[in-house]
Amino acid sequence: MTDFLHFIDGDFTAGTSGKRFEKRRPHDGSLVGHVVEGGAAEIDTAVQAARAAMRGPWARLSVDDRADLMRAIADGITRRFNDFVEAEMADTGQPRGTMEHAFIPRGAANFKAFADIIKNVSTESFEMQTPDGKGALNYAIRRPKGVIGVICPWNAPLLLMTWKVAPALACGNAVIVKPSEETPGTATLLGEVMNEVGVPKGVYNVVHGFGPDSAGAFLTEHPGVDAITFTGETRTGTAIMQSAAKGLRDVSFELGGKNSAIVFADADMDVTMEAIGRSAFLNCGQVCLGTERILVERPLFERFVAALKAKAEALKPGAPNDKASTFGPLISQEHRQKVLSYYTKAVEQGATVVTGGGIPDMPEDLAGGSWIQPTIWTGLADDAAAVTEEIFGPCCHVRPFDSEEEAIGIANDTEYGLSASIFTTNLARAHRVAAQVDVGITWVNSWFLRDLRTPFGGSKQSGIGREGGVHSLEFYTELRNICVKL
Ligand code: NAD
Ligand code: 6OD
Repeated sequence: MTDFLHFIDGDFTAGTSGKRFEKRRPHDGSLVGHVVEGGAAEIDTAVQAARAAMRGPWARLSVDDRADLMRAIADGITRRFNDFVEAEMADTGQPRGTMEHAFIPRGAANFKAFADIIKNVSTESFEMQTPDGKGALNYAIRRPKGVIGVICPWNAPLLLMTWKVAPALACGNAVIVKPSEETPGTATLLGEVMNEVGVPKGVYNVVHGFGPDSAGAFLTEHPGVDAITFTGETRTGTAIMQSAAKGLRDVSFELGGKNSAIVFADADMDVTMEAIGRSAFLNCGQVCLGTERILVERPLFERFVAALKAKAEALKPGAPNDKASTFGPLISQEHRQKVLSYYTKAVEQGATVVTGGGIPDMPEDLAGGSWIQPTIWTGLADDAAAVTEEIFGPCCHVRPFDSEEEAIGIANDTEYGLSASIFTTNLARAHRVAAQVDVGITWVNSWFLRDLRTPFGGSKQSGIGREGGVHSLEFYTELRNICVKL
């Protein structure tokens, strides 16, 4: 049994709230341990620790030394690789392979990438003329923003948390992380790594708890927090933005999506099915970039649906440590209720269920898990709930289209704008369509292929701002101009 404590000012602490809650394994419902719940007092202590760190040795580290420390953190994650894999498997129930090959290595990669980026991105300078003929020189320098509140979701906990913590620290800030209440493990473990590699006290803090009236809300409302970076639901982003308005704190939001894939009849079927099989079902469909709307050019429609059905039916649900398992559970019983409500609504609204649609039969030892069947629908109207609302489960609607313009129109007919993928062997068409889909990131003949130097974020209701490469530096630093009269 593991108990999850806050990590504040370099120490693990239960805090003073006296409150704690249970963390259960999604794959069988067994108890992982208890998580302490932070309130206003714990958040205030963490903010004071972070502010003190910003006045201490951390503030005087050179960029080179900070970059070295980022690499040491990455190495620390790699050294404790199996601990991170185990912690994330306990929290999310996803197969070991997903952790080992994708989510945990990316935690280390985030620190390595920003160690390089912080050393290699320059600032601007301008020479100007002055009436006395001597001129002036302008140049910009970057300074950390201060204390950053980092509010995280549960679907890829280490990847998404370090995607924000790594650039924030590389830029010289201090952070207070509020992990999702569903996934306390890896953020807590990272506290141990921070101490092992000598990150100064107060630079990395973790306070556990929920959102409203708990650690999340107290963190975003605290006047000692200089900026807030958040990944989660669009509705939560709206609440956080209201808190951030007090004191005019900057926000960076990565929010929900209702992402489409556009498959043209000339697409390479092997490439397409491999990518869409992952984008619809990886992580039990709980990936913000996942595909829930698939548009297929009519001549390919029947063949595509049959191939995706075969992909879905080949998935093997099982415990994270079972080598045969390729498909994990949803994060919680509560989330399963939400996803199942869409399964019911889709049928009520006229869907043809190609495969799935319910709860799979699982062996007795897994029966307490939040299992659900991967599900494919056809035949829904464009305004059906399962076609317009983010479900965040292993399900998708497949719809035929007849022209490029029609496909672009359908793909853009959503309040979201996070990602899209296009499958075609016609390069000119790929460029043309990609430029017209109103999203933050479009993949051509792939999905979730990430270069950490590129801009990442969403349009419309899918986010505010961009992170990645220089864009992260824009958010996590203040750019100051210095004008020198010569
Ligand atoms: P969520 O919004 O319910 O919770 C996210 C975090 O916010 C949690 O830590 C939660 O405790 C906290 N929170 C909730 N209410 C709060 C409040 N009022 N004030 C402060 N904090 C609060 O999201 P989730 O269910 O954990 O994650 C799934 C959602 O995240 C999906 O909508 C998914 O699309 C989105 N997501 C987006 C991206 C992206 O990059 N765009 C990535 C991953 C997940
Ligand atoms: O790859 C990333 O940087 C990123 N933010 C991925 C988001 C995945 C959403 O579930």
